[in-house]
Amino acid sequence: VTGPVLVACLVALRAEFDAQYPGRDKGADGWIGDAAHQQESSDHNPDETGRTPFEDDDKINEVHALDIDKDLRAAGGAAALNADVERIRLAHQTGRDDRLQNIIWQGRIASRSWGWDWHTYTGASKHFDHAHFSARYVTATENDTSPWGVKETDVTQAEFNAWMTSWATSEAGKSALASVLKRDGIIKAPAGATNADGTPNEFVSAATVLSAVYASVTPVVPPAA
Ligand SMILES: [Ca+2]
Ligand SMILES: [Ca+2]
Ligand SMILES: [Ca+2]
Ligand SMILES: [Zn+2]
Repeated sequence: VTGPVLVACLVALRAEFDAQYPGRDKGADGWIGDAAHQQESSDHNPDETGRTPFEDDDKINEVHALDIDKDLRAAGGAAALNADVERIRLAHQTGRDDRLQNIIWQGRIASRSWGWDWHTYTGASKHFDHAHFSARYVTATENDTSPWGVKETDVTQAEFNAWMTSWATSEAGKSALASVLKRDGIIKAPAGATNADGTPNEFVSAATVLSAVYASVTPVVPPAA
């Protein structure tokens, strides 16, 4: 018996988290079980030498579980990992992936045993500091390292608002917003409006409208200081 090794599909999953979230906190990461795990049946135990919920038909001493720390980013809480967990769970529920046996996350467990809905998890650790992924004990899926779809797309509303606010006041943001205001094709033009070359101009820029408004009103002269 060689090893122990983490099954290849979960090595690939961990590599995807590493690649998508460089600098992520790995404090609650894990794969091979500690002494406590070895007292009970766990996918974190090496399958040829430890107690596991399933058996396979090879002699490779494999671990079939991976824990990923919730802190994929410094900010944003667990939202990013939650989005990845949901993406992976839904891929299994819709038959696009079949590599996992179960996922445990935030007091819930989803499993291929019952079609991947979330059920309440009654184990001791409620899994709020990490997500647990168990792989199947099937050679073909153990060795399947195709992409899992981990990606940094989930952004909280608060993060988005903060980013947009800082962008809008940056030089790049001001320049981009100014170019939008000057772009033709935003606001319906008055009937008969033309471009400088005489061709019809159905839609004008916000800057054109503002210029026309300014030209049509009598400026209020501020009182002398
Ligand atoms: Ca094995
Ligand atoms: Ca952490
Ligand atoms: Ca195996
Ligand atoms: Zn675990």
